[in-house]
Amino acid sequence: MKILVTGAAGFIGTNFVYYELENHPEDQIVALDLLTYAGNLKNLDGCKDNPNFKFVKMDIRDREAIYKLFEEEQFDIVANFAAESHVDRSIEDPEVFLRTNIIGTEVLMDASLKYGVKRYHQVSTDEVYGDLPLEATDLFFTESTPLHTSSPYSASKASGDLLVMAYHRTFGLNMSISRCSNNYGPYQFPEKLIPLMINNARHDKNLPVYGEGLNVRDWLHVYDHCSGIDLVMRNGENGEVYNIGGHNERHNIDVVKTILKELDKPESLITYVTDRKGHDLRYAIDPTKIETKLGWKPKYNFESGIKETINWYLNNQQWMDEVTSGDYLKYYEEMYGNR
Ligand code: NAD
Ligand code: TDX
Repeated sequence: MKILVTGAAGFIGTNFVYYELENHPEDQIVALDLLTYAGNLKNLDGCKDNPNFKFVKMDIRDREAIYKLFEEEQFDIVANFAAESHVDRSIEDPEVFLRTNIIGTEVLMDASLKYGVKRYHQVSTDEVYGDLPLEATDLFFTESTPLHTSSPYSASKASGDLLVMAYHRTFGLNMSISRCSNNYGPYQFPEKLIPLMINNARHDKNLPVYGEGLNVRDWLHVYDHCSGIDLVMRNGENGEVYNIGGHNERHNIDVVKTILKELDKPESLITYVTDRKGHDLRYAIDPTKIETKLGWKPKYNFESGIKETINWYLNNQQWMDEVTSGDYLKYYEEMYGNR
């Protein structure tokens, strides 16, 4: 089978390319990425000599280029990871989120229909469901929870999902959608909570916790997200949505304290800063459907997964130093300078 992975030089896309090459050595992977600030071609160095791997630099919004690629390659499966993915950036400048996460999705689906792709898979997020109350710990997102978004990012992802379902019903596109909770693991860009805090702690810089740090996220190791997507795109039913999550809810402040403890740094580095606008309170996934219908099971628990992840960043300091130079410094100053 030939599989197109878009957004392949980003955090989850990179991990997914490695997952596929290892677990399906019979398949060919075409890795596509525009290499925005979040994409890093060096992430894929480990597979660049694999004969079943090929990289293409391309914009998913570029209809002409995408059609030409689909005509040449005749993909069996398209897995769309490409997106603008950071909530804080979407609050500063929403438009690129709409262009990539909505129009880009449309272009990929048009190409999938035109060139006979057998399965289009959309990588989505639990943020499309909005948030849950902090205190109602018996409430979880299921696949039938109504879409109810808070940020321009989540609204753009929900719009993408709605379009995918519309293409299924109107044009008969063979599709699946997966909605996962917060991921952690290797290669995550340090604008996101966990790698940002690891990097700051390493440099004895303040750790900027939004509000009181009581918001809850449901953490899943990126490897387990990849195994879930792999199952859904290959075995999931046409037209269906599958939630992916491993029941690992943590208050942000507890995650930050865990990182400090692992790095043997003092809690005095924690600085409470102005809250995110529209900050979602709690995410929590009910993964019953993917577990019972597709037999998915996570391999990691948070305690060992976070330790392994912290060690990865410590062992890959050059990677971190490269992605935190240049534009990152400007971003950090703009986002946190006067917060
Ligand atoms: P990321 O920002 O690390 O990577 C996104 C990649 O997409 C980057 O490599 C970027 O260069 C590429 N890209 C952006 N615009 C593009 C365009 N127009 N054309 C081609 N490539 C483009 O994001 P991530 O965390 O790896 O997330 C991947 C997907 O998973 C996203 O769709 C995101 O919504 C979803 N998701 C993420 C999480 C999470 O916790 N990170 C959780 C659930 C779902
Ligand atoms: O500096 C920070 N301080 C802080 O307190 C950052 C960057 C975050 N936070 C808080 C905000 C959130 O409550 O930590 C929590 C996690 O923040 P992010 O890492 O920005 O993730 P989140 O907003 O939860 O969204 C993530 O999960 C769902 C991904 O970025 C999305 O792409 C995915 O869809």
